[in-house]
Amino acid sequence: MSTLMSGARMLAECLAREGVDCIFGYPGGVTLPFYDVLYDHHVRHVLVRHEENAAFAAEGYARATGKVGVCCATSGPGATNLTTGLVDAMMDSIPIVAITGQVPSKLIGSDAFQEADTFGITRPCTKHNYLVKRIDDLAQAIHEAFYVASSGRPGPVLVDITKDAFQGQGHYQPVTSVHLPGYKVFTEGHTGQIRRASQLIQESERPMVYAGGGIILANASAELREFVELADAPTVNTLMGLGALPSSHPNFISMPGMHGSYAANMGMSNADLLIALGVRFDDRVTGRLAAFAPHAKVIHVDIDPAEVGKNRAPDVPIVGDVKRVLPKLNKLIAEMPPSAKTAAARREWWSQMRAWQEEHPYDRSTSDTEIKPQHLMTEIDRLSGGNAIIASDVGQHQMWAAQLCRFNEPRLWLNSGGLGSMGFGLPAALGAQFARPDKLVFAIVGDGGFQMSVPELATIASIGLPVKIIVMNNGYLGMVRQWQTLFYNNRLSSVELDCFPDAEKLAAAYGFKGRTIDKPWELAPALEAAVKEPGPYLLNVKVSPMENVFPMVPAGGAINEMVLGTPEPVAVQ
Ligand SMILES: Cc1ncc(C[n+]2csc(CCOP(=O)(O)OP(=O)(O)O)c2C)c(N)n1
Repeated sequence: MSTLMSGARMLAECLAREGVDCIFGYPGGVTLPFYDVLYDHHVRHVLVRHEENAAFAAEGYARATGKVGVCCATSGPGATNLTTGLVDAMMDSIPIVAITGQVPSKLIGSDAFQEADTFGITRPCTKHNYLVKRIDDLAQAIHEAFYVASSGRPGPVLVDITKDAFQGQGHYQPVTSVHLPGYKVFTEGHTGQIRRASQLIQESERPMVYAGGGIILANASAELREFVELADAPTVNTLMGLGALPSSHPNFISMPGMHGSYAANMGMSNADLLIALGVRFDDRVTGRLAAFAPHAKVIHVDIDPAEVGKNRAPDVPIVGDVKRVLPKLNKLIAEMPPSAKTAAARREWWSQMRAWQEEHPYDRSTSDTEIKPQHLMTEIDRLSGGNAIIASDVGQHQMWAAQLCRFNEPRLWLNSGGLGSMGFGLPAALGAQFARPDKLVFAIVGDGGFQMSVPELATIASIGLPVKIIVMNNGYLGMVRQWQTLFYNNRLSSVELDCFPDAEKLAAAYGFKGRTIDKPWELAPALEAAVKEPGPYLLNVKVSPMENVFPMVPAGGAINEMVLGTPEPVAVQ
């Protein structure tokens, strides 16, 4: 049975039917009819303070839950402000649906007030997008948007709706199933290739599992765990995949790549078989591609056919959902144990891996006089116990957090891996805490990125979200400063952040608690107090300014050519 209603109400009903409980957004002229419906609708709207943060918060919500996150903006500047978040979601394959308002259909193309070609602008930033000019197309577009965003390789979908479509009256016929000719998702994997993969795995003497964000997106952590135990393979989780295999698991080596561990990068470089699961051979992982894993055959499992063979031609390509493919592989390798010779070689491989781990562990050094960034992350990790949600911004703090914090479940580590968008961490933490009120949520941000997200302190305060905002304050755009120090002869150009607000006063201005610390002995008690606080907390931690993140693979280098530390500290002029 269909009911007559306005387009704006139809949108709200469609969202409710999709199970949406929250929209992160910002209103404006053309979305007024929708906001009028939201006035007394049970779908909750969270008023963020900048549209970019609506997209980041929707991503935080989606990354922490696996559900589709929803954001909303008005036409013109509202929609253009969303675009960084859309690209971010695109790069990290995060399922979000963005609703934007558009000028009335008869004004499109007339340079009307707040008109922008949102459809055109967002075409390359989305998995798919729609321009809805007729109310009769609205429900179909919304339900399709949710299906496309969450199926196959997830991603952002935008629906741009004209004001007249919002205002018109139409019949809502709930759409229960979606068929999109030309949009095919291959989930099962090719049986013959899966069999070939299982043989390669059981013949391999130096296997290495290279598991990424695809495992988390597919909710395939349990299947991965079974796989690495059956194959008894050392396993790295990429920056996007941290938590896919628990950090506490004995097979977990750590993160590979530019700031990955010595053992992870040496393992990848010496493996005879790389089992790549839900990864995209990102340049930050591979370093110089031609020199990447030179001795390894490659099995690549990915749901997106475009990723398989994009950067590295696999010996065994498997297009499918890791959640469906891994159980099939598990069954086959369980039936086919490796030979005694291979098993002996594997034991040697494991002792080599353990030796690399012991030779060069991550730096966790502390100082008696100043708070080292590594000390900060170690203390946050102690309080998290591998169970807190940690949303990070972009920069040195992100790399130290990724190295030094444990993640014993998927969906705990939220970061802008592909796009590397500063300003992501705080709004992502907001979205995650909204979705997971039961969880301890840290936002770890630099003093640069924090100042890009300050407006969201108001959102956090107004909802009373108990996010623990930890600013790793080194007085610099630290990661850029590190590159200038190491590769530009220490000519520090426009990287000094010489003005930072008083954290206590800033937090107080928004009605919650804050504090600045700079002594190592203050760190543990200050973090504990922040965690105990029932509401939000802003802790500004002044850390040693010139610390660099190591290991580091210089741009263009092979990943076994890591710089393990600065030979001599370089003095600032
Ligand atoms: C929006 C955006 N602008 C610029 C950059 C380039 N960038 C990468 S890291 C970085 C420095 C970040 O400084 P800060 O937030 O203080 O963190 P830190 O590196 O000191 O931990 C910059 C400018 C970026 N990633 N995103």
